[in-house]
Amino acid sequence: MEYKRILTVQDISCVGQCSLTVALPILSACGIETAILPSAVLSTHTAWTKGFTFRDLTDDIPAITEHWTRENIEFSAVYTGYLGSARQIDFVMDNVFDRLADDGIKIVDPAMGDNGKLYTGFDGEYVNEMKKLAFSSDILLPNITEAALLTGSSYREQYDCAYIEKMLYTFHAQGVPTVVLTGVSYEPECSGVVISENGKISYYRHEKIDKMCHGAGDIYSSSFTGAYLSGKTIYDAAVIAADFTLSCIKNTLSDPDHWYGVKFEPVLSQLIEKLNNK
Ligand code: PXL
Repeated sequence: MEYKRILTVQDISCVGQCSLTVALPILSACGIETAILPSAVLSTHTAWTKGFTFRDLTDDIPAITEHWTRENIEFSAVYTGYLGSARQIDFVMDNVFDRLADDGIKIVDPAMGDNGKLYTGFDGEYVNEMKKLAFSSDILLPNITEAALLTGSSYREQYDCAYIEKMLYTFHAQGVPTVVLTGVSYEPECSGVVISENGKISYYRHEKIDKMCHGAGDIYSSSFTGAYLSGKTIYDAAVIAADFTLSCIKNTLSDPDHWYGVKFEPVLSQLIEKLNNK
């Protein structure tokens, strides 16, 4: 397999098992050289109780990418997650995407909300900027909250295929070729992932675990990206990521003190095994 170098742009939440502290080990385990561009540094993620610190690193981006340009450093893919500010999103589209190799892939997880709500600190301006980034992506990885925000749909807890397909078609109409939409549940005891490749829709149904797990979306997007860049098809990568995320959540359920993140490290070997199953 070709050895690929990816750049992932997301925050460093020092404690809390999300963003870069999840993406880096997962992508490395998938055998991909992983460069990072921290979007912000926080003492913990924003779902922690009050008092977390937050430093937006937007102003550091131009000098970093200028250095990479001088050194001719390029990436096979750029994978973005939680970004530091609305203003930063423009820098990602201009300076960071400029470092993609000719056939480089833009993978965007529009990490900005869950359960019908934006994460603390984000507002309508952030959503509007995120639309531009999301619509410029090759592969978009939203949950239903994010898909509703990006397509201007109302957020619903109960819905049918028509609700989901309307959002998918809106993304395609805006120029996104591939959408992998997570947390799509058509029946009470099951959830699933809808994959739309230019309107060719498939659904992977899996067990539903009724527990909100911080960082589970980051685990999904990172393992999807790692599996896809390791040579799996979009559908197979979506399935591998769903199975791995479920294993990680199950590994966390028995520990009520571990409310802030997902214990993914002890089951990382399962992801590696899945990738090796040709
Ligand atoms: O897991 C998403 C995420 C990433 N980064 C930060 C967050 C969150 C979710 O709350 O607060 C800083």
